[in-house]
Amino acid sequence: TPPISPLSITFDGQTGTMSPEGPVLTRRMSDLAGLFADTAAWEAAVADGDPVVYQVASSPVPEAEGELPQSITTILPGTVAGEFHMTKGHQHPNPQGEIYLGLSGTGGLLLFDGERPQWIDMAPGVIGYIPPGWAHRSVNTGDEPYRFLAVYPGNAGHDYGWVLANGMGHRVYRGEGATPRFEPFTA
Ligand code: M6P
Ligand code: ZN
Repeated sequence: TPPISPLSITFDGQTGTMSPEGPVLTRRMSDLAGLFADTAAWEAAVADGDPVVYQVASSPVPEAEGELPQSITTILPGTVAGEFHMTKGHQHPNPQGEIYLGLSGTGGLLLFDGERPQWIDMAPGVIGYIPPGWAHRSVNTGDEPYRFLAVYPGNAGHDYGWVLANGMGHRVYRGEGATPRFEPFTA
């Protein structure tokens, strides 16, 4: 991939769109196989319209070494038997850091290094830092879409198998009031 020219990107934190825009990825319930604890409830949701769980709008900056691609992820509100809507989560096969900036709604960043689960509350204006070696998943803990901007090294990669093999340390459920409830979980 040839290097991209300097560019200005306009984004709307209330709608999750970027201009100019690159690829947009849509993940439906069926794309999250094996991730929610209640398999029967997950199957029922897939059968009942297979709803969109999240979308990722990317800028045109390519995922190539030396580049810093950006994307805005919008996680729609909801649960599967009380377990909050979330991203698949991944580890960077090329261990490098990443930053998330909260744009709208409320959510959290679940991190796991294989031993220690960590949680960062995310809201507009909060930067969550993901150090190298920490798998990461985003969770919508509110009742409106949760949106965040991600900036990551273009050669970091996405290892989804790591999360299936190791879990994320915790599961995140709707709790009393605004506080999520965490349950320990390792695969
Ligand atoms: C953020 C970034 C992306 C990632 C996306 C969705 O936008 O971390 O690299 O792809 O979230 O997360 P996942 O890949 O785990 O589905
Ligand atoms: Zn990442």
